[in-house]
Amino acid sequence: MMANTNAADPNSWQYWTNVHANYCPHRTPYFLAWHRGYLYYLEQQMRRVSGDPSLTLPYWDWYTNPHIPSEFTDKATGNPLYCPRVNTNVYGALDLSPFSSSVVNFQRGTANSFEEAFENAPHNPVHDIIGNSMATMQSPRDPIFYLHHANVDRLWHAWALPDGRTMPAPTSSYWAGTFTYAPGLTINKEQTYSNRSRLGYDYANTARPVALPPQAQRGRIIRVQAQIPPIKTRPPVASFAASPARSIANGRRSIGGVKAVVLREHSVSARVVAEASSVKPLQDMLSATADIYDAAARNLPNAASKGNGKSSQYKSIKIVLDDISLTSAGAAGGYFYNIYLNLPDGVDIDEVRAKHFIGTLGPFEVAAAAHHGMMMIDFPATAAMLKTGAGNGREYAISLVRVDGGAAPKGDVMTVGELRVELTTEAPFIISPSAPQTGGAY
Ligand SMILES: [Cu+2]
Repeated sequence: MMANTNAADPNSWQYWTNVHANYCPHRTPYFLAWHRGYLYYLEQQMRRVSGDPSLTLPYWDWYTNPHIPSEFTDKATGNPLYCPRVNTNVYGALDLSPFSSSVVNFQRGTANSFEEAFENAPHNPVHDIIGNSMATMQSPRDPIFYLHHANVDRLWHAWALPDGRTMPAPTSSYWAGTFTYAPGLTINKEQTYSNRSRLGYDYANTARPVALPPQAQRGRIIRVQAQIPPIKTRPPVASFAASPARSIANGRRSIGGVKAVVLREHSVSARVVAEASSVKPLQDMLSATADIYDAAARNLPNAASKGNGKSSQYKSIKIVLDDISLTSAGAAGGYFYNIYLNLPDGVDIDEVRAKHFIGTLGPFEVAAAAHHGMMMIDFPATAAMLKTGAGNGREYAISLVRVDGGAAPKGDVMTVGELRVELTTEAPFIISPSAPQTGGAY
């Protein structure tokens, strides 16, 4: 397939790379389901091309072995599985938090969403740390992409067992419609509800991960995030110039921000002072949202009726990174940042992650956002505001904590034109998560 250079031919490797570059959803609903159908069709194509109807895509279980399998790193001439990478070891990307007991909902947009948490980490950082093609939307050029995503698919299956957990039932309107991979190549969304009952394949190991590999532990029983050594200090606040509070668009107001944030190999915090007039609308929004969040976080029915009698001009708060540009070293990857809101000082960040974590930022996240038409990434922050109580004050510390692979660039990697805090009229949580499935159809 790699020898075939006609990208219009489904028998070529580039054809399937273009499928990803043209159609993949990231940071939007159906991230997991779209990629499941993608793997399914690639495997079918490989069976046709090879003439082997039992050919099976393997998975790479980075929780067990964070080193890329040696078949993919062997530089022997003509090895089609080899390509240059910044790192071949991803222990810095590993994170067990999507499997914590609080992650009870499936859908993106619900409180404690598995899909959202798992895409953020470890999925994105694996792309970032490996780097090169893997840090771009052309990531399937690197054959390790498919083994990474087969593992992502396996871990979704493991999370959802035994009954689909809180995924929308197959009859839900959530599964109406189709995914497109290429002109004439589509799948009914409902087919991607379960690999086992819909697509007829299964995994040898369907256990949820419970521990990180030894390289990522270093003397601790279970590290939540594989940073070595534990970071116990909030990164220093840099003196970025303030950007003015203002209306950004209809229903979006920046209540404060900073300009020209240059990211390098060091972790950094930005101090944002919100405009005084934001205090009341922010308080109104948080008080109208608190019990909706509590109900949604526990996947309770009738969450929509919560928040009765409270109204607010805005519905959610976001941390927005706008006008992002990568340097060439930054675009190649080998690193990423964990973003946190109001980290306390002097504690192990891993211990307080669940409360303060906002999302991950690296070249892959930037490439995915740029691909969807903007150099802007917005991170939902309503849940973190509620959990940390940050909304009680007007000063926010937004920390970008750098995590490096064994090889990582020094110096400037990324510039963020503006980092700001926005009140928006967009709903923060899906108010009525679809009813959990209860049958054995999964
Ligand atoms: Cu991916």
